Amino acid sequence: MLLNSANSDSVDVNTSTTELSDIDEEAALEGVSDSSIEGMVMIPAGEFMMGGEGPLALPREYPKHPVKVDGFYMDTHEVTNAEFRAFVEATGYKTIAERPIDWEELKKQVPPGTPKPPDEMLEAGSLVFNPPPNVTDLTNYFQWWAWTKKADWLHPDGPGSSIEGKDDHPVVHIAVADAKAYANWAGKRLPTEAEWEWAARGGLKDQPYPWGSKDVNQAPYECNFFQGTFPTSNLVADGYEQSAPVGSFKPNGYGLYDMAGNVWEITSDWFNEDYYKTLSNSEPTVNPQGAPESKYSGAPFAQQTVIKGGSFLCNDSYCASYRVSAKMPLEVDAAMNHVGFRLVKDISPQP
Ligand SMILES: [Ca+2]
Ligand SMILES: [Ca+2]
Repeated sequence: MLLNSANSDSVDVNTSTTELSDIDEEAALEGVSDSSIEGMVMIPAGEFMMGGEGPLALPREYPKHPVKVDGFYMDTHEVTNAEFRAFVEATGYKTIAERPIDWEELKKQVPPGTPKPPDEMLEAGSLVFNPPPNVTDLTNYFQWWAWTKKADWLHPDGPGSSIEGKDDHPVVHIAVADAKAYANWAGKRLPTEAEWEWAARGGLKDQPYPWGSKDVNQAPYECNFFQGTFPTSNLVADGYEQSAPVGSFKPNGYGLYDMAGNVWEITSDWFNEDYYKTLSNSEPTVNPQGAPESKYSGAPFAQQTVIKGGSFLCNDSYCASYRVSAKMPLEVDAAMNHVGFRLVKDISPQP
């Protein structure tokens, strides 16, 4: 079944020609104008076991559970700086990282009674990777994430940096609201985590990586990640210290690039460390939309979204999130210089 009748409201449909009967890929493609799925591939419907693959999987990735998803279109690559610029030029949109912080919103995300920070702490900014020379405790990520004023998608490393010459790199410092705003403009939507993970698997069964089971550390490299000792010594053996132009590494079986590494990708699901425990382990959950609310013991007051795929900062010694089942929480208002997104679009039924 290629058609998703539950979600027909977001697609521009050319209704004139296609017969509903005998639907196939070609017919489904006629359901949307050519330009609206430019740069996307069709991901087939299917059923799979979602969750923890391989010895590096974390408790949050369990239990594995059966999931069924309808087919959909997905961007072949992460949204690029050039694509995001077109959106900003068309709409005048300002990203979350470019706006001063709203204390009324922020205080909902921190323990009750937290005093208001001084005004200069509420100026626009974002989180930039900036490790000290030595790190002994890998559990405290505040050591290498620096709140940086005026860091945003146009200035990924903060003031003085730019995206000149990086039109084909993934846009970064994107918060959830930014990705949704772009999606509305583009007539697309964020993928659910299940859609994202199903697509990342690229047609393979029970494999830890989009390319199968080959060790990520074995050259030639399959993705842009962090070689060396995280976070202090990046050997850059894969050629990219930070983001790479999208599509610099081989695609997976569905023709999707950078589903492992390069930049993290925002999904539409709340991050809830107990969500998989609430799902059936025998009957497939159909098109799961994620938990009804966020739950993350590491930051109990913050609303957290699932991000997938890892980034240029992932390494086996730390999060190893280039695995298809890996997931991390991202605070909804947070932006970082290794988080971006890609979008999906429903395959619309014919009226
Ligand atoms: Ca790299
Ligand atoms: Ca990615």
